[in-house]
Amino acid sequence: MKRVLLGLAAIALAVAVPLPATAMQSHPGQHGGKTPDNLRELSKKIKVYIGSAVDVATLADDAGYRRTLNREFTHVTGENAMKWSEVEPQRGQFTWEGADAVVRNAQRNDQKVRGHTLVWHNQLPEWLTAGVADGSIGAPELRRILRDHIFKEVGRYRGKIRAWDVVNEVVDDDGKMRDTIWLQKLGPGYIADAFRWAHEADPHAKLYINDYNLEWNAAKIDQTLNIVKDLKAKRVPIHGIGFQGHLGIQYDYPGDFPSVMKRFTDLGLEAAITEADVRMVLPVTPEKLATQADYYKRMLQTCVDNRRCVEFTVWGFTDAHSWVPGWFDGEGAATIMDENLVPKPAYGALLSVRK
Ligand code: 9MR
Repeated sequence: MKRVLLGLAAIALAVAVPLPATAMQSHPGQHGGKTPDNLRELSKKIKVYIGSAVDVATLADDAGYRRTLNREFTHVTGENAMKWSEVEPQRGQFTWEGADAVVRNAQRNDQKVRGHTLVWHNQLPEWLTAGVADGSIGAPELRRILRDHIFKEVGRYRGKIRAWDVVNEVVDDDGKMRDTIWLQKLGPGYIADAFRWAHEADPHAKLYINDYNLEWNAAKIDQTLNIVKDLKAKRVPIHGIGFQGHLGIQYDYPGDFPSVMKRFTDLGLEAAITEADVRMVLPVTPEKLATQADYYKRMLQTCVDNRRCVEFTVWGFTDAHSWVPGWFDGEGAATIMDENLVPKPAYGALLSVRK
């Protein structure tokens, strides 16, 4: 009797005094257990790596950033540190310091690493693009240069990188093979070559094809599926599909994303969401933050619900370090914490995701 009365009182209280969202989420028993204290705990619970892009300069200089990164995340990606222009700015002169720092910090903090990225059309060193443009680097030499690059970089981190973005953004928004120096000079076979070389250099790394707008762009999805099928038919070692996950709340949420992911994982690939962020037109309002939280949550839930999706990585975890304001006029606030590392609603929404 007493228990019944107490129960009724508790219900009455719950109706009369709505608890703050955080208190409700930590109520034991809801969603089958206590809400995790942080993303690292969540990662263990849902068995999906939760990663972030890392800015190496900030990693070195900012203790708060470093502490948060290492407390919250079980996976990291160098935001720029492993790109070709960063690791070989002058031909034959290698600058691995940034990439090494990301890997070293990850190893010390029990984080896996995504290598990003081996073959892309952006952030190529000037010596390479200029040499191709003026004809001093011809096709056979370009192919050798690409091969060497892949062997050097993948070889250097052999055994230390869980997954490599071998090719990045190789399909354009119309679903055609992107018109890059690689396609122009080497033909479409450069993709298979890149995967084979990367596999030879590190046979245990998972090798990915990675792209943006792949959550919803039908032409891009179809073409990317064709590439994967073709590679698999040729027994090329490709293991994963990376959905970058750059969304904006001014666009509808891509509701087909779960079925799109399934079309790829049905081919036997593992999947990852590799660069998630959700931008908004400024100024920030509570309504916009709530929508952003919902988008983040749905992305992570899509990964959790697909048993082949193993990693959810955000493209930076604080609005103090995000590519968005520099690229989209009047937009920003795309990450899960504000400039002072205070969690936004999106952070709490991620913590509430369950298997
Ligand atoms: O976040 C990266 C930014 O700091 C660089 O200036 C930019 C240069 O191209 O690349 C950004 O990262 C991109 C990633 O490497 C590939 N997918 C799109 C990302 C956002 O542009």
